[in-house]
Amino acid sequence: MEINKAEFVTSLDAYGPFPGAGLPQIALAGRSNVGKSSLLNCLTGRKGLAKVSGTPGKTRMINVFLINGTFHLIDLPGYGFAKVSRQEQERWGRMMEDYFASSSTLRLTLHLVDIRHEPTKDDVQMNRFLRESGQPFLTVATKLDKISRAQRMKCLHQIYRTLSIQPWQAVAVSSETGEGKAQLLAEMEKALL
Ligand SMILES: Nc1nc2c(ncn2[C@@H]2O[C@H](COP(=O)(O)OP(=O)(O)OP(=O)(O)O)[C@@H](O)[C@H]2O)c(=O)[nH]1
Ligand SMILES: [Mg+2]
Repeated sequence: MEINKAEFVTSLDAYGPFPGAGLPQIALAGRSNVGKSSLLNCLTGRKGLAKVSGTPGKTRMINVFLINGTFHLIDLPGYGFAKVSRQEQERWGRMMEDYFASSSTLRLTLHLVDIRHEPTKDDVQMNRFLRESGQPFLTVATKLDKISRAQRMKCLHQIYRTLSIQPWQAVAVSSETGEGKAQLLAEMEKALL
């Protein structure tokens, strides 16, 4: 699959109806700062499409993008950002539960984790949430360019082990270099068939 058209549709502070809803969806979930917005820009080849920030917690809304006029990419707000209030955390939890309960056309969730670190408690919890909700998901190890080739297998194995996933349930990508992008797009295409 190639992405040749990407348009911002809307930002939602609670999941609900939006123009054009009903098409298949692929969602991006992961810790704040893990690289969700960067990946979206990399996949679509549009640098400024989703706001990237050095400050975690930038994306507090559910951002919807229309891709190739045929499916929606859903950039979900990040979790695990220590500096948010309990109230803000609860709001996040409700938003996610609502989203997964009501997005009947969701085909795949890309669960992003940072390749450099052992998945956090929050990552493990997100993984469990996806399993328990019965949603198809793919673990995407981000920031591949930040580790050496020699470290790759070790880092990936730590992710497989901590999340109890099989190697075929994960891909590694770099939004910086585009490495892994073709493999990820192929997985997305399969999910949309
Ligand atoms: N080197 C490198 N840096 C990356 C990569 N992906 C993201 N980053 C950097 O990581 C930081 C966070 O990226 P974002 O894409 O804004 O992360 P996010 O997951 O959307 O964060 P929130 O919106 O806060 O949830 C930015 O400084 C990016 O430039 C990558 O593949 N390689
Ligand atoms: Mg973001």
